[in-house]
Amino acid sequence: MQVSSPFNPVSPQGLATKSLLELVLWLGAGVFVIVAGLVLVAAIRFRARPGAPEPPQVEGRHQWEYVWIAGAVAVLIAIFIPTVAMMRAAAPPGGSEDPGPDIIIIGHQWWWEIRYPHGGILTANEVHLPVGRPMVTRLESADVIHDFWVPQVGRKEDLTPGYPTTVVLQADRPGTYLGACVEFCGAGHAWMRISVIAESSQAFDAWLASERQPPPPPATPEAVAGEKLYASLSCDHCHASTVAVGPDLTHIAARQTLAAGRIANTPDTLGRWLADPQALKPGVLMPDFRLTPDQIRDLVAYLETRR
Ligand code: HEC
Ligand SMILES: [Cu+2]
Repeated sequence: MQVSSPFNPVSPQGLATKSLLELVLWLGAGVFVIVAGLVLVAAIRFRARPGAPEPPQVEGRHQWEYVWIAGAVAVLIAIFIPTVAMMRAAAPPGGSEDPGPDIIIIGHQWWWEIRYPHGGILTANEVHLPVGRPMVTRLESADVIHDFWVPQVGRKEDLTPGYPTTVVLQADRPGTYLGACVEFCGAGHAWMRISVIAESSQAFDAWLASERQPPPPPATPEAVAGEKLYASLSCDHCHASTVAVGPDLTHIAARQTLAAGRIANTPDTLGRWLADPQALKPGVLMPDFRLTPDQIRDLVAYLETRR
């Protein structure tokens, strides 16, 4: 796993963000050195000495005011021009024939719904990208303001209810890039992680194809019992694609993590999640069903068939 930092970008959009960030940091450092240096010089050179008379009281110097203003304006211009260039580099390509977004990411308290509208695919918390291909991505919110940021992949962007925005997601190197919601959105905010999985074109197409397939029917007695239990406990009141109060579970076993990056996805952790979701993610909007160990075993067996 690579360090998730904007200084280690894997896309042209990320590179543009990094250049701008470095410029602003260097300019800020320069301003700091000048201001702190002048304060230090003044404090030492004009310090009160024993017996010295009160120095002349100067109230402002107009010539120097002009220099300050010109300096501040120059710094702002030096930031403004590359900012506009960076925004253009990170913006989706305009065009009259808009095929719609490749990906739609919808923030929920506290997980990410992910849709691939052209392929009719619905998943959660893990965005798959084909290496090197810019993917136009629409960001929406289902409830409160969230903020999407995967630092190596590109700029951060708010998800504001009622105001969808569009960004381009791209990764030129295969790998898994970590991100998170970076706008406080309630109790579960710290565990609202997201990852971008960049893979070869073939691997991406294979993933799309397997997500499009319905999972195989449960075969073992436990898995069959689990399927019945899943229906009788009305899990799909929240998890069905039409409701999306919780993540779609059609291919849950194919995902690497549970509960928006809270924990690796294994049969064991899946059982722990079902036994007590609150223990793993305090505040989570999934109730504790007070399931017996047998019920948990059956539900896990059933959910593990869904890949
Ligand atoms: C009241 C709504 C609700 C009901 C009912 C519900 N869940 Fe959930 N479930 C959620 C929410 C919300 C999450 C997402 C939690 C998060 O990451 O913040 C979730 C997450 C999960 C996850 C982890 C999915 C992932 O991709 O991270 C599993 C597995 C799960 N639920 C299984 C079940 C099962 C099995 C049932 C039925 C026994 C059930 N849920 C009933 C709301 C619900
Ligand atoms: Cu948040």
